[in-house]
Amino acid sequence: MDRDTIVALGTPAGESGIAVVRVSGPAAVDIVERLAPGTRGAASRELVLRTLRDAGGAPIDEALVAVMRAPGSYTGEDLVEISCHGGTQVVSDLLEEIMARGARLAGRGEFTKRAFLNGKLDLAEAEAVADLIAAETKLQRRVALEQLEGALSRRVGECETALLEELALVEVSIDFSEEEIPVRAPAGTRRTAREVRDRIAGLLESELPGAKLRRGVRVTIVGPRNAGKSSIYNALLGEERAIVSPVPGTTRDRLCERIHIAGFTCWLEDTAGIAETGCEVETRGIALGREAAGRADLVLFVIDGSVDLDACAINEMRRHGGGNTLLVINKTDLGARLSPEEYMAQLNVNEAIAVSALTGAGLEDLRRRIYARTVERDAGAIRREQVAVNARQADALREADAALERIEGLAGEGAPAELLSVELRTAADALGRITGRSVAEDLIDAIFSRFCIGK
Ligand SMILES: Nc1nc2c(ncn2[C@@H]2O[C@H](COP(=O)(O)OP(=O)(O)OP(=O)(O)O)[C@@H](O)[C@H]2O)c(=O)[nH]1
Ligand SMILES: [Mg+2]
Repeated sequence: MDRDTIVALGTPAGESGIAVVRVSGPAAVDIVERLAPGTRGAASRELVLRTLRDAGGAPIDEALVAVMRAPGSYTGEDLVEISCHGGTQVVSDLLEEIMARGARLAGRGEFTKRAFLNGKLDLAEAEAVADLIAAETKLQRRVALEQLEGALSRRVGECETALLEELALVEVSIDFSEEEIPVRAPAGTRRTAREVRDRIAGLLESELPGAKLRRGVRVTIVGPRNAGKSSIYNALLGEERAIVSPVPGTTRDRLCERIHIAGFTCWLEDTAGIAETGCEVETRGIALGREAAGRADLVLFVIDGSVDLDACAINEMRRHGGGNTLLVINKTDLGARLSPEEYMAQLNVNEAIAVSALTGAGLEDLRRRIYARTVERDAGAIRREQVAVNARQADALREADAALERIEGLAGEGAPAELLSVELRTAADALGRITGRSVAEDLIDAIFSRFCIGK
């Protein structure tokens, strides 16, 4: 265990009403006492108002200081939080004075890493701290908070306990196989494996929804020039972000803005209109649009329903393929050349919607369909499972599941208890990597390196 005392600014850098500087480690209380005499005597968690002074005794700031003594602190070590005025010079002078007295600047996530190493929270809970800080919708916040409060750890822990209990029974069978005591029947081990696999399957159902919840979904608007793509983009954003004009080829660059759909982040992109043009800038814009569409979870292919489709539009639609495309027939206030069904047949897509960006007709329905095509199922899975496992956790779950699958096969063939015990241990250890019971140091470092400094 690292015995250094660490310091970091816990609030964002820059001007603010208050900034919080945290100091954690064995020398935290002594260091702050020298800066702000009289803090040592304060009760744990009591807030005291002190003048902070530099080595020469000159005042740096007045601040509220809270001492939280080990082990009753976030990190499990002596931890001091100084709420000073949020000026950049105040903070840098304060950090300098604290470091001059023996603390070093904390690395990313080092406070939470110490909390984990001191048993204040397990690894799944620590990862939820990072998710909670990154949360920008209520759903992201809620899921992160539930995991921070142990929703995932509890479920994984129950599986782990079931496997360790089974392991104990199997090992007794190995040790006492020559004697007249009842041994664990392989069928029992098989039943346990089956039950735990069912629970793991439930957790794994939240993997893709969890990934979407963390990274967001991408919806890209493409289509022929002048079809009203930017008008629809602005309408979905609720602001005039893209320039709209009757001049074909108005949008030349790729625009990207963030909206929220049912608690998921949605990256909405507007792109340059498709046309055969000799213009190098436009050609580059079209290529960027195609690239964006290639990465999108949903492509909105917008056409002007009031004019005939040209060959260029038809070719472009074929290029995208119908799979993740929603055809948006715009300008229906001017009348439409074909019915949605006729367009769907002609362009080989399986869903179309008629709208008018000008009057707003159909836009609510468009929003609903974007929701249905991107996150509805994921929102349902997260509601059902109440957790959202991340990629690391899902890998561990899959490894445990593979071992349990082997047990099901082995136990059916009446395999030796020794083999069952090896696989049970493999599965339990894989689950232990989620909570951090069995985890290598480099993995711990990798996880906490994704945190921000000061947490
Ligand atoms: N009547 C009518 N006009 C519309 C509608 N939507 C857009 N327009 C008009 O169509 C023209 C082109 O709109 P934009 O949104 O700039 O079209 P775009 O597809 O982004 O065009 P490019 O960026 O050039 O590819 C503008 O004059 C809009 O006012 C609509 O639903 N009905
Ligand atoms: Mg445009």
